[in-house]
Amino acid sequence: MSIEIDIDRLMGELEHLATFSDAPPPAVTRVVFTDTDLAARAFVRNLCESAGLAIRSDAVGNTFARWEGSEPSLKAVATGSHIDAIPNAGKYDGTVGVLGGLEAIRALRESGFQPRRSIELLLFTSEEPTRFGIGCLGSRLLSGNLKPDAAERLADSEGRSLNDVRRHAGFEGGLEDVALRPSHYAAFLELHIEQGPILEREGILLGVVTDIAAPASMRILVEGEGGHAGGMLMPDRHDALAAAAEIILATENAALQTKSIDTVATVGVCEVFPGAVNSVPNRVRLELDVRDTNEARRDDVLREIRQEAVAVAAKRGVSIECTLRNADAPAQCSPIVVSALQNACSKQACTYRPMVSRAYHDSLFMSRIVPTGMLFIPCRNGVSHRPDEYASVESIEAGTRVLADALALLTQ
Ligand code: HGY
Ligand code: MN
Ligand code: MN
Repeated sequence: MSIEIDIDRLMGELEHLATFSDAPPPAVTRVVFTDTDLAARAFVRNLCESAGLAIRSDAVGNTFARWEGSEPSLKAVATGSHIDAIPNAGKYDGTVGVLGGLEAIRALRESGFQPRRSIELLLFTSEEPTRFGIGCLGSRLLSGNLKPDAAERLADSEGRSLNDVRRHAGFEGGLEDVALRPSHYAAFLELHIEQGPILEREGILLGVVTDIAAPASMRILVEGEGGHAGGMLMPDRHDALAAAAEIILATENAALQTKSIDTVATVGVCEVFPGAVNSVPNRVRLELDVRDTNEARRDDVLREIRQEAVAVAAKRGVSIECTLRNADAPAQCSPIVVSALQNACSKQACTYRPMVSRAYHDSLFMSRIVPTGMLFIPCRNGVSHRPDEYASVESIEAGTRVLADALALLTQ
């Protein structure tokens, strides 16, 4: 079966999707349930309807576009990703998996292929942690990893609850109805940019993911004693930001100390109060991101960071409060799906290599309930979560074609 990807159509749609942004181009900012996100969702829904797919959304806004198979009683195969984007990001993270998934389905339909199993395209809600502080909100609820009552306690930085925001966005119903039964699907596949440098460095076109690293995030609140930047003498100070600075360096050092390239730690948010140049900071909010392919080693790093923070607090006479936001197990991809993707790469004459995903994805949680696999395409200079994120037309075409081939393999 020859699979013809209409790459001009797909690239045009990716470019148009990127215009739904709260940042000037080439940056993309598209935070979940903002008007921009809802407009982008409407654009994707229209494309799915034009492709003849049946669409539904659940109570948290996960959206399912279905191509009924010839044997609808068989479990469907799903593919998809997310379209929300962190502030000042790029245009390919997640969107390649949603629009590439749609294009794979269209290409199969236009080739005359008729799947026995239905194929569903998924658009997951809030893969990014930007608004509600936890990533993969939609796939966590789908997989049962996040319980409805815990989700109902989530609120954004302006105090708006997830329930209020989702209902205002038009997603009604109870969160208790979101979770899918385990093995609801026969398989799940996600096409995604690598968000790292390996494929490009090795000159390999595609990556077949075998494992997804274990993510964790932690909040550290530092409370010191504020005061006048001129009048407060240095020996009398308990400067929350100076203490936070030591904690930030301790975070970096804790990751480096494992001597493993697979351990990473980042302090991505540092909010200073009161934030005036002539006022000694009295409070700092730090948000930390710690990951590793080895869960135990990641947990050791989290422990080390906590211990260092306690020591800094004692030394500087400030108080700290550490709150673990999430600490998830890594994921192994399904050998069945990995093999289907590898076969598809070979059939489509695309070079590929097995690899680990250091970024997390909705696949991390879908793998808890269904055989899951991921297909990576290269990022220029390994860059992602930046406006200069870039994936080539050739790799997007190849990734979409291989995805289509793997979907055909798994649904015939
Ligand atoms: O942070 C991540 O790994 C993903 O891009 N949200
Ligand atoms: Mn991302
Ligand atoms: Mn992503």
